[in-house]
Amino acid sequence: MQGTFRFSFGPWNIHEGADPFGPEVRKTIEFNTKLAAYKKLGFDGIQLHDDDAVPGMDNMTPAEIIKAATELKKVLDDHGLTPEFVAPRMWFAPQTIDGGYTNNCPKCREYALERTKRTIDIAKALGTKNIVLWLAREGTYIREAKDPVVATERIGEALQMMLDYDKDIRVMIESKPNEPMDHTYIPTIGHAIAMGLMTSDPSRVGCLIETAHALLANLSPSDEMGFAMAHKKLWSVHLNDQNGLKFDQDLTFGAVDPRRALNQVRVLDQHGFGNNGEWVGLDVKVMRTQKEGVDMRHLDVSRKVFLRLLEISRSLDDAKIAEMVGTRDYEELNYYILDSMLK
Ligand code: XLS
Ligand code: MG
Repeated sequence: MQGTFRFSFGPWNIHEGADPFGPEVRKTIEFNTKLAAYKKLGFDGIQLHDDDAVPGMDNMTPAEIIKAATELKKVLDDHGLTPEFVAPRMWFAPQTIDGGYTNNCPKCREYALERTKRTIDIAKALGTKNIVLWLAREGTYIREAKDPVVATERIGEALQMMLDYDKDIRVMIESKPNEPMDHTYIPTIGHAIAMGLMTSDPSRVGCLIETAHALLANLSPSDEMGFAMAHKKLWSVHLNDQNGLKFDQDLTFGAVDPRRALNQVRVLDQHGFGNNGEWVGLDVKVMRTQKEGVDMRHLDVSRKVFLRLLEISRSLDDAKIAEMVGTRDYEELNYYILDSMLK
């Protein structure tokens, strides 16, 4: 069963180029200008943080937030864009310095839960049932700071709260082992899937796999995808690339290791990813060195690389591969794959 591929990205994927060592190097591109670029780049889906959708939401009432999100829905419709998911940005506010759901301060945890309810309100107003949880600060810099049992239970309770708050939503956990924290509590996709078991409805808890996050855990992204697909839990992906174990680079898809990228495309395609409406998200960041005016190329290139790799994957002769697997001639298979990629 082949996959069906539609592409999405988030407004954060086009940015001003600031890094921890230097300021912004490009002018801000207005949100509406970004929206207008999606279709031209070949993308039909938009991913949003709650405050991408409703800026300033922490100073607004729930009714005001819903009104603003309803207005945004019309704008997205005008651009022909489908909102793929909404994610609470739980790593910016002063209340989330030490995490959201796992914060040691009860008032801060309360903030995290309330903020998450608003995220769900926004998703409902925009017409998507998908909530992504990238658990950025749910972890520690030193192990003694939090009790890992209590922290895990608190994440489970937050998930339960979300499922109870709105019976239609489903939650996709985006695991990542580190950064900004030294260690996070949901480092891999196995952990993410296990979290669903702490709720009364595991069928509404799935995952989003990001290439770079799997690599930061020193795992194979395509195997992580396979594991999640075998559990029927791969509901979205964030494809990008990563050059070894360092900070999360969000490089152009396939830029470091095209074969590793091929294997991600291949597992998605061979197991019908997208046939139930899943999107291919490209969570790629503009290089700081990129000049104004050409700072969306990484999205265009990532999508094109995906489609080129899809062509290569589909051109492979399955019978030939089965034969080489049958005779256990993996070196010949190695050459067959490399030769197909180098043509
Ligand atoms: C981080 C993520 C993040 C989520 C949504 O890698 O891309 O932005 O997808 O919170
Ligand atoms: Mg991501």
